[in-house]
Amino acid sequence: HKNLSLLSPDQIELAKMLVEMGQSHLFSHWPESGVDDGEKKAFFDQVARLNSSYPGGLASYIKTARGLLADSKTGKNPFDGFTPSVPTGENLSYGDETFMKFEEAGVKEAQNAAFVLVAGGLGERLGYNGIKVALPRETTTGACFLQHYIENVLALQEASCKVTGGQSKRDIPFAIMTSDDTHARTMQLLESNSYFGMKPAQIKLLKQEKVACLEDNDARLALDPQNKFRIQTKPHGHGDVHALLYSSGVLEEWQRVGVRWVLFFQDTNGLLFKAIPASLGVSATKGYHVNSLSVPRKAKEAIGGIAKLTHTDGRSMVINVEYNQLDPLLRATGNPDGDVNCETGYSPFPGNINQLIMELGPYLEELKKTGGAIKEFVNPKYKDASKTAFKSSTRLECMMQDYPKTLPSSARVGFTVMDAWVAYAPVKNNPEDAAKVPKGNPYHSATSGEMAVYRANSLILRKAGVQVEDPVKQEFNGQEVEVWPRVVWKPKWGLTYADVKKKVTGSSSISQKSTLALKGRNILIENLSLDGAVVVESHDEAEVKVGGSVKNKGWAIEKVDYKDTSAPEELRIRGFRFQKAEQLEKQYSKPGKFELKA
Ligand code: UGB
Repeated sequence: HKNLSLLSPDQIELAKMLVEMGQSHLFSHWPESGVDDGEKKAFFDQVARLNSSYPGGLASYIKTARGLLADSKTGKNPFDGFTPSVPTGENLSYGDETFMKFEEAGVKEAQNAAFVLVAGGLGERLGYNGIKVALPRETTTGACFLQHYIENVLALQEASCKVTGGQSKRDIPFAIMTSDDTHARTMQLLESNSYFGMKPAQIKLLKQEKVACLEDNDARLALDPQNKFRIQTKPHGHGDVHALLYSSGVLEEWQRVGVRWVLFFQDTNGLLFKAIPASLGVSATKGYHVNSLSVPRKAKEAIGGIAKLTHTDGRSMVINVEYNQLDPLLRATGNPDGDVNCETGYSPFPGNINQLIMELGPYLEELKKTGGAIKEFVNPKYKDASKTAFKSSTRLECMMQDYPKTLPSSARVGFTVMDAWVAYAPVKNNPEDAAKVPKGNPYHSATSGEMAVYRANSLILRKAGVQVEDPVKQEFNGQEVEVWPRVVWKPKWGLTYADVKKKVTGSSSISQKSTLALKGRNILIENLSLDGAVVVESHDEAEVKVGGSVKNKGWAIEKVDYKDTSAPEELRIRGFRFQKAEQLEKQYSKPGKFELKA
């Protein structure tokens, strides 16, 4: 009361709400009016922000928190009454007839797509100091993840426009969810690189807000230890993307301009776009409201498992069960061994890679009901077994793949399984943790993420008829990986398998020590015998035939120890760099027909 005169009517309402919700400790320590008044106003600015950025406001946040904290204290199982079983989905095998049919359908449909990249996370497991989308996807060309994603969206846009005879010339919208941790650096990366060729208006950055921390089981909000006039906040998780897309009006705008599919993806998966056209084709052909892309998963691997959960009351849903929950859930429902590999060598539950495709109409209808609120969870670290006090403050969290949890059983929720070698190679683990990953399980490190790109491209070329030499095994930062020839191409060169096949003719071969970088749209590989390095860059209207026998010293791989602080961080975390001894490098900067014959 002593500070009421400071507050606007809106702020007084917020103060009343806080008192009613048992939060008077937030200002009980405030000095008399006249002292720290600026800080007090700033406190209410923060409360207003926390209130408006959460569906249902702070009161709803506190209420939900009390319920979830009570459940956590009593040890209530969130899957009570549910039995998991292996769901059926669409299994795709890269490059076969069915795959190519879906790929073609997907390219056609891409003109009706919008992309959403969730990039608000700092990637604590990786421990990299920059933002993850700025990391090179591979260091042969050095193109970063964001550049690679944008160039893929642009290539899809162009291909889709072409196959539909140019009927639709709509630019594919691209939204990026950022957070206070990543927003400014993402903006700067885009601006300093001319948006990697995309129109600035095509890109929309949506910043997620953090949520209030909770200090006890009564969901009393925690004051910031650094500033007693602020509430402590922490990230709420990638599930925020739904509420943000809805509350910003972006989804309605997309619907107005005819968008039909919204594709969500994560910050560091250098393979994903090889799987995008086909999985979009699956969504369009099967009419899935939600299609979740997944890969075969090793039992206990640290990615969620897609499961069908059937409740004793008859309800059922196909949903991701996080890796730490799947094993106990199986054990509690008649599978004493928990999550184990079956005869295929993989867990029968496919792995969630958080690549979701939603049909916009039903998605927006659902969000109109929920405001984008996603089923949350809380994960307090208790001081002791009495579960009365926390070691440090906690908060509610949510995950984007939990969206289907509020859908009725009748919703068409499906999933598509794709070979991991062509769909999933995230960069999540730091070298030390990656080296500890059980043998046979993927490292998910910067080392494996880059090597996976070379492996996938080499295997795709093999499929297309090129003789690609077998890889060698090498260890970097304590991780043994297959080293394939370093084959990379721009998305506009090989967006789909059909594109690659068209551009590779005759009889070509590539040795293991080779590097092949194709930075142009119409580069044709014809009877090339490569044992060394070739880098070709070409104008969009140029057609370059590359053939003959190329033999040079090429680019050798040199180890970089992750503890060697004299090397740049992005090289240290992958454990190698290229020594560019000798290469055949050509640029064709004018339209026309050219031949590069060694
Ligand atoms: N992210 C945000 O944008 N905001 C946030 O507040 C947090 C994250 P992580 P996680 O692919 O292997 C997910 O940290 O959450 C972005 C799935 O839940 O990389 O541990 C962040 O920038 C899991 O089922 O992953 O696990 C990044 O782009 C499994 O699929 C994305 O969200 C796992 O990913 C994911 O954040 C996986």
